[in-house]
Amino acid sequence: MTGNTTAAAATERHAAFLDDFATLSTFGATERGGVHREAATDADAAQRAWLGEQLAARGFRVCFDRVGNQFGLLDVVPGAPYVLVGSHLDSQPFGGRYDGAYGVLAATHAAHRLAVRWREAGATPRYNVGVVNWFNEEGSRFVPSMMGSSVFTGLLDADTALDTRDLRDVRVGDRLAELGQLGETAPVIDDVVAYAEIHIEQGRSLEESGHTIGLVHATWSAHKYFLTVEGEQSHTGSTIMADRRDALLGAAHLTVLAREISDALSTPEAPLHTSVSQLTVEPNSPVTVAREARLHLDLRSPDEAVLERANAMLHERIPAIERAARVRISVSGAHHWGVRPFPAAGVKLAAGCAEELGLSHREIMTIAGHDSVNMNCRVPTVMLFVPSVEGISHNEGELTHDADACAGVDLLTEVLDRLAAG
Ligand code: HGY
Ligand code: MN
Ligand code: MN
Ligand code: MN
Repeated sequence: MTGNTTAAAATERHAAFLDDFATLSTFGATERGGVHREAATDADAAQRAWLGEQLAARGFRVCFDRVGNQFGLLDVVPGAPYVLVGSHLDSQPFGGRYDGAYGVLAATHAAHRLAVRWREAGATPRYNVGVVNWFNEEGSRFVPSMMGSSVFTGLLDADTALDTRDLRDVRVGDRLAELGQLGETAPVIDDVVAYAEIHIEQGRSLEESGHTIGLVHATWSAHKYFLTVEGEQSHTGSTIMADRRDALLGAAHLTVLAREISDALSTPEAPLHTSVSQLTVEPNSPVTVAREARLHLDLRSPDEAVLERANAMLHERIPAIERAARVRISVSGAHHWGVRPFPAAGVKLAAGCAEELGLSHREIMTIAGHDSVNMNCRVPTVMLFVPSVEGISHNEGELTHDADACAGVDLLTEVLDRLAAG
């Protein structure tokens, strides 16, 4: 382990990180301690501008790519490819201040610590290092989630992403252009040899087992659908019950069905997590039976066969709901990724660094999706977790203890050092 490891220097580095994290948490801050800074909102634009200043002040070349992914590049080896390290700054509505943002700031501090270490030691890594803030990981305003890294890895067409619109009909490309956050001078996937990301667990496994670090060895699979229920507008008072074609009634049945599918198929060995969590209703008027309801259904499991059975059960049960509410229901895919392992060599590398730092650690799967899920399809990827207090996330009460957050930055620094050395 190289670098100045005196306790005083470590304390100073941790204080600097926590200070910056406190500043970052002011962007889109809510009264209950969370953040409200969805992709391409003014709050997101402000935090991205702040990150750009932080990166530039540390000697990084700041740029954007064609879908608004933001990069801070450290070109210490002219012409060499990059090891990217990062996460996302955008949040869920009224979300937590750690989800994504912790990883972007940890990447910034880790990369900067290495720049100083290499300069002081007169050392030159084999690869350059780049910090990345992925555009629209959350997918709360513009679906699908993990949008920026999906385009970067070729899993989503750039024009499809740029043409995506939110519920107020705002187009991604127009909004990013308005913010001055579209560019072409950024790296592309062929310039990248490895990727690392640190993130809060967003579950309670690490807290329950008492480990500081999670070494993510694989992802659960996710199947996300849009369900559209078509009914017919009518008067909620004067229309007789037999004549109603009630889209909201159909949506209510589907919402209960999501839970029934989990109850029917989930097992301790292969849990199935399900939720309908977004509902739009037209015309959404008190005295008019709904003509249309649109739901977002999220199914997750570590077992693809369970998800196939869940999909089959969903389609089997739809006709009965259509008859009960006299509606028509259609299902379209919103997003899907499969169970996928991360490279064992990366898990082993991170475990060795955690040992050297004296950090308790264990292997874990990720249930939440991350940009690393996309990057793992293209380059060797290392994904690390720090504990979430009570597993709370996508909630203003989201919390990770300072000691765990700082330990994560220390670990990310050493992992990044190894990856950049090649
Ligand atoms: O879907 C996911 O888990 C990601 O957080 N967007
Ligand atoms: Mn996240
Ligand atoms: Mn999230
Ligand atoms: Mn996520």
